[in-house]
Amino acid sequence: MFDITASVRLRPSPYYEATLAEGVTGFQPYNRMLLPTSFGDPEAEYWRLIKGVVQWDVGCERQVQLTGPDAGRLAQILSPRDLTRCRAGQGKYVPLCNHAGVLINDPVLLKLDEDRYWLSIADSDIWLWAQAIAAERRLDVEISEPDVSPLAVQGPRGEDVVAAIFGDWVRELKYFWFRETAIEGIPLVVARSGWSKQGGFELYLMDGARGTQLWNIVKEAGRRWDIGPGAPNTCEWVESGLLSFGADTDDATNPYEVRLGKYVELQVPDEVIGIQALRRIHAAGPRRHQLGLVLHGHEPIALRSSWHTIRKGNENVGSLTNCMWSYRLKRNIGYALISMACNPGDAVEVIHEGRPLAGALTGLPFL
Ligand code: THG
Repeated sequence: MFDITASVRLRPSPYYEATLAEGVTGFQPYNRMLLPTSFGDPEAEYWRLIKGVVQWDVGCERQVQLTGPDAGRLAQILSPRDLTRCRAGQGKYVPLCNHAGVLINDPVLLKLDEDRYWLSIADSDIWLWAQAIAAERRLDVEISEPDVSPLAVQGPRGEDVVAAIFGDWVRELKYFWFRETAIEGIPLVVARSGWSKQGGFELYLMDGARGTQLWNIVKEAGRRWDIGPGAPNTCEWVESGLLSFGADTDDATNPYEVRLGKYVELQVPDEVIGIQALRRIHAAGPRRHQLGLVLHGHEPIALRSSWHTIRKGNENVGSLTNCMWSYRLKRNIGYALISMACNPGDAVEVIHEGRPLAGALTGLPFL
């Protein structure tokens, strides 16, 4: 047995103490922080997300803040999605690519003001990247990691809980839009967003000393709807077709391969990083695409590790990048990052510990 403890290299979030008090049973590292993975009953957490409401410590979704006269220009240089029509108070899902058009993160961008943006990042070091790009391009912009830590309230009853705390105005928020506000003197941003397709909000806490207080405000308000603790739910996000950057992508994955082509706008200025490469990839057509894969059989199979080889006939055609038992479909489902020569309906085999498991390709999302 061994311990792994919170430290400067594996930072606790402001909700860490609250999650310990709730009986958290596992963590994962994410942006050098501890991301809770479960509170002991994954199936109950899943059904609560599908039918009710859950609260998640997603403080590891760090904000990279861009401030100053060139903040907007830098945001656009970093992302091949056209941001010209993005308004203050609006968020957008934006792929970030390197110069070769390889996906290096897929944050939610929040435009707080004309000269202030947050990139709410997935698990890679965008703070360093943004600093280097800003310096090399001689931009007048400051890049920082502010004291901002999201708490997600997800599920069909999430809106009722957040409205009970902040008022009915939250019901009018459109997807990814947000507003700065406060509750009991705690400064925060309320956004309609979150890493599930079950609806809900994220509360971006702007004072890390008050994590437990915010956690408990949500817990109290949610009691009427039987809120419970949870974590980004692998079964739900796989059913829903969300992308987990770094898990479902490798160091050569471009946005077109993983269904993010609709967020790439080829007419953005030439100074946008990766846009030349993305124009070439788009013209030539990507070599891989992301499909669903359903294994035959009606019992849960725990696949060990990830990125299992997929074979069609005698050929290796791609990889199964995740695989989960779906509580709603009652099948083992996952994502295939696979040759363009493969299509939904094709019969394939997944090689697991040297043995083939039979399955079939499908479209995404599953549900
Ligand atoms: N919330 C916040 N920060 C985050 C995440 C989040 N940072 C890390 C990670 N999640 C970023 N990745 C995603 C991936 C998908 C979505 C949001 C963040 C998402 N996608 C919807 C979809 O694909 O259907 C909607 C996209 C759209 O329609 O524009 O929501 O969750 N704060």
